[in-house]
Amino acid sequence: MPDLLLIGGATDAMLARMEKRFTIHRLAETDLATQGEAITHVATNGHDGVPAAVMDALPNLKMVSCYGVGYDAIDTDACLARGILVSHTPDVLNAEVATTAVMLMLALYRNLLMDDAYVRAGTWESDGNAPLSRSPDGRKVGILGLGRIGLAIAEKLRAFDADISYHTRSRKDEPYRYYGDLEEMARDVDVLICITPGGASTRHLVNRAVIDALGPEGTLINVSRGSVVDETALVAALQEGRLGWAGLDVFEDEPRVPEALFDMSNVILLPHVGSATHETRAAMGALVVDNLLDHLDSGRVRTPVPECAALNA
Ligand code: NAP
Ligand code: 8YV
Repeated sequence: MPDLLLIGGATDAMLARMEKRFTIHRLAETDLATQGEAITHVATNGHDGVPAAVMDALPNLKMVSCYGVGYDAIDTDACLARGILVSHTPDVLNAEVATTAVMLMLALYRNLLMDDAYVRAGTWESDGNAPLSRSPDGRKVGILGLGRIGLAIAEKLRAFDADISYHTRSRKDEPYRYYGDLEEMARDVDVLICITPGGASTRHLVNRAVIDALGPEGTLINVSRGSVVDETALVAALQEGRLGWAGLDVFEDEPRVPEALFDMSNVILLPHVGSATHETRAAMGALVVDNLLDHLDSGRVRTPVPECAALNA
């Protein structure tokens, strides 16, 4: 059986299918110096990727299957140069991540966490009704990145009568207002939702100028990658009252989160759980294995990353 290197975890369902077709080596238990040559496939995830030292130790690597749609932790240029196919898990998580973005927006507008704390602390009984919150209905929402997930967010926000705009590098054939300039869009909206890929090309797209344009009445939601937002500028803006609210699922140096955010009641912090439900993770895991098995059977994969489309033809 071919040899597969497993970086990070895998569910029992994934392991059961993979074990039928591969000899599995777990990274922490594998001496790559002696076993690296045999390995032809890697299963990894969007956080761990494939470290350069691991790539170098696998001279016969043919395919990398990533658990996650974001693959910024994988050096696709290095893979392409060696003819290594990379697959990821697009689409199966669109609805879940969109729900996470909408959930953060609703929770911030309706003071969900503060109201829950109000009841638990007994304040309702001692002080009476909680302060009023703000309605999330009919808000102007700007989506940074109108791809698979961005479109799912826009669709879900229809239920809240949102006025949707978006910023991407190229205009899309979609019924939403396009802004070629992110700062201009930030100035015009109540809520800015980030859902681009990570990596060098989107690093700190949301900088101090964009945050200031969103302003003290504005809400920033980030479900993309921590690198998309200048976190130092974000923390400073929240501390100085230049930004109103923030809902963050991702951070620049996960799992480390700036402690300055911990005491802020206008901020909701999630541990990168945008897609983390049993149902969606099962679908992602199944696609990771489908890609591996397809590659064994045909030399092609079901969902290549765009950079590898030609290699998969
Ligand atoms: P996608 O379909 O490839 O969409 C990406 C969108 O971003 C496109 O509309 C693209 O349009 C835009 N974009 C790319 N670079 C840009 C730039 N420099 N400036 C402005 N817009 C840019 O990707 P997806 O499937 O929606 O996933 C998006 C990302 O979400 C993933 O890569 C991942 O990082 C993140 N994600 C996070 C979680 C989580 O758990 N929080 C879960 C899943 C995914 P143009 O090419 O026209 O610019
Ligand atoms: C996962 C994600 O948390 O798909 C992505 O890009 O960020 C999430 O779905 C992650 O990739 C799992 O490793």
